[in-house]
Amino acid sequence: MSTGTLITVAPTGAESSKSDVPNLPVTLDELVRTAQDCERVGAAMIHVHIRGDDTRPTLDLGRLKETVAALRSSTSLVVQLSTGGAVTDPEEDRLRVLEAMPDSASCTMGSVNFGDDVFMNRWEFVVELHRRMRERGIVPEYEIFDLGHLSSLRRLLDEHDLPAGGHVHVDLVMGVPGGMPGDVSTLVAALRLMPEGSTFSATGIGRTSLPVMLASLSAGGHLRVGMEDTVSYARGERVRDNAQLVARAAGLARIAQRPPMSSEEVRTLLSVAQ
Ligand code: KMH
Ligand code: ZN
Repeated sequence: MSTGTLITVAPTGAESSKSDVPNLPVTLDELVRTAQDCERVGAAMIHVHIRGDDTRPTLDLGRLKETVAALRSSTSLVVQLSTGGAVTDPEEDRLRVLEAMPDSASCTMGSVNFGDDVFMNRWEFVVELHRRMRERGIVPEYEIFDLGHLSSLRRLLDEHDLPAGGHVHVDLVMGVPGGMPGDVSTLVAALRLMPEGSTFSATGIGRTSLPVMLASLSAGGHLRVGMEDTVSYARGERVRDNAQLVARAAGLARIAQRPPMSSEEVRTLLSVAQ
């Protein structure tokens, strides 16, 4: 097994607005440039949310297809589309994302309070996402916002078989207000519930970014960073761009003697088609 670190960049998300965060990549050009910059400093996978001409989150299928094609032709990154979207997105639109045929897609394993909102993921919907990804050969990344989501993941795998490629990869999204905290003891608790043979990455929202990154590296996990998850680099200092966050993660991974993996290595690790 490789000892390297998978670094995923989540550059945009659905929560920050361009007016609040002017350096957020929202156009296709901005996204492609960000992806190239992040690949150069150590990212191997990109978790993508897109925006419309009005800079607001959209799940428009034509735009998603165009985005997948543009990222494939300009980078070697593993392209993961978000099926989480924004908290207001209907299930049909979230399922339709898979028709853009990314390498990978997120699959959130349950509902969670999400700040003042609720991020809804009914059991039947989760099963349908898993089923359609299997059918299309899209490799899921199971998003875990709370510890109970890991119990649901075990149930999903027991009742509905392994995902496309046969490997299970989990992403712990820690520190969402309403979800699990972003700290070491919670990460250790999550490890105990992880399906056998699975790999995991972790990201900490807001100020939990650094503690979660250090804990994940120490525990043998992989990393997700980006402006979807945090827009401050340090106390009182705004993030300059996504590459700044990826470069820091890559530096810490090297210090941990687990240097960034190439996208080719990550395709092998996650069983994504080369
Ligand atoms: N935007 C959040 C409501 C995902 O990408 O799959 C959900 C989210 C998870 O970001
Ligand atoms: Zn996301």
